[in-house]
Amino acid sequence: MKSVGNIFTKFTAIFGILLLPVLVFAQSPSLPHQFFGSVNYTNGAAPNGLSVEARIINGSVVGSSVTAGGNYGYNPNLLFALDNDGAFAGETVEFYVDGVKANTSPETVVFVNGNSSQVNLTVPVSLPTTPSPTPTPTTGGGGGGSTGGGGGVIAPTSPLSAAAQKVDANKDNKIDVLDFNTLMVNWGKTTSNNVADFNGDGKVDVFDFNLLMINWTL
Ligand SMILES: [Ca+2]
Ligand SMILES: [Ca+2]
Repeated sequence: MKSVGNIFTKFTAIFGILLLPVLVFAQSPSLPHQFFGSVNYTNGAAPNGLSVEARIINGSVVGSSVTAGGNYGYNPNLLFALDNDGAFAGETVEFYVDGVKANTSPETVVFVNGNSSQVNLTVPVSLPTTPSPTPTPTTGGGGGGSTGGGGGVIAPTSPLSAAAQKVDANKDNKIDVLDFNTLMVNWGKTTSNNVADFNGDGKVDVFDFNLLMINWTL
């Protein structure tokens, strides 16, 4: 009886090993691919509430989310591209923002079951600028300008305090989730002059996070 048991054990082991890959690859549905990242138009960050769709190259929508804070795919607006038929591995994924095909970074995005990828989106059009109060010249008739012409770069005045400017990683004069994202991307790095090393101590860590929080303006 013992030998029969051994044979059975071996048979099961060998058969199991042979069968395992078949089970894995034939599994249906397969794991989704999660995406997240920034959403920008040519003239600035996307406003909130725009639809973001992940489409497989044949055009079918496999996942969707909405923009929030210039991003998509972050909690609670997670974006999972689903692979219900287990057929998308290796396919190219395209992204559409409010129905317009976005350029992606990285340029080519391939569906990988079970992956989570940062894909930053740029919509190749400019948003209609909302009519804002036109900045009126503060001095009427201004004699002659502060610097003579000819290539003098006038430093733009920032509404931020000097301390806040240090944590404005993307220099858009707002301290918000985009700067936080930069901090996260660079977290733990010790490269010199890192954009997210707000306190300049050579490391991107919780002290930089604290500075960001102190100056948060959103
Ligand atoms: Ca900023
Ligand atoms: Ca630091």
